[in-house]
Amino acid sequence: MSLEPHDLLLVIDLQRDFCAGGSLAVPDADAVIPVINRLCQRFAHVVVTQDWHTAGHSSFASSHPGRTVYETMQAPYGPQTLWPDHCIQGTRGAEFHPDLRVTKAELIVRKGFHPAIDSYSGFFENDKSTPTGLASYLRERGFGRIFLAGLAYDYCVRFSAVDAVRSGFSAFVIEDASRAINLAGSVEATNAEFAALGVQRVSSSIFG
Ligand code: VGL
Ligand code: ZN
Repeated sequence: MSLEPHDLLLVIDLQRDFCAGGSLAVPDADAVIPVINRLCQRFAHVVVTQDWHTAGHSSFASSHPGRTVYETMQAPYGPQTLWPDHCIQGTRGAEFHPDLRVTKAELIVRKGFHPAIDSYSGFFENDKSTPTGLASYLRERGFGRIFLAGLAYDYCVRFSAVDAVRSGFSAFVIEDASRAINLAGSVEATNAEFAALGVQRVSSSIFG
């Protein structure tokens, strides 16, 4: 596939807490770093997201006495998985992985900073109505095709790809540049949703 001037690489949440040794480590996460570093050289435009929670965030199991991690609870906006504390603003775990070479990133989108709402997607928070501003930014800059990479395939990459399509972009998930958490069938659900909405799954090898 040849890249066009208005193609964009969107790198999702490549942060220490999601990588080896982190508080919410995604299996084999570190393997995507060399793949993403190569992709960053191929794409003319790169945007990254950064999970950026307040301390005591409502998505943390520790904020709900009696609840445990990976349990689902009912939030005002719908079901919410409860996570270990992760990516707290200003902490080491919230930093980008030190081997990630995203110097050329043109925008860093922070998300998950409203204490009462989680945000998997780089476009809309989990209430599906609070925008981050990313869709307007990409539209105003004239981007058309969004290629997604990063963590986690079945959470933040999934929600971002789905919202990209719903916002009028075409979305491609680069599978070998992403890794999944895989909770309760979340990978199968992700693949089914991608197929239903027209999110395409591709390999980084298509860029040559
Ligand atoms: C993520 C769970 C909680 C992700 C972020 O980046 O996929 N997952 N916060
Ligand atoms: Zn988070």
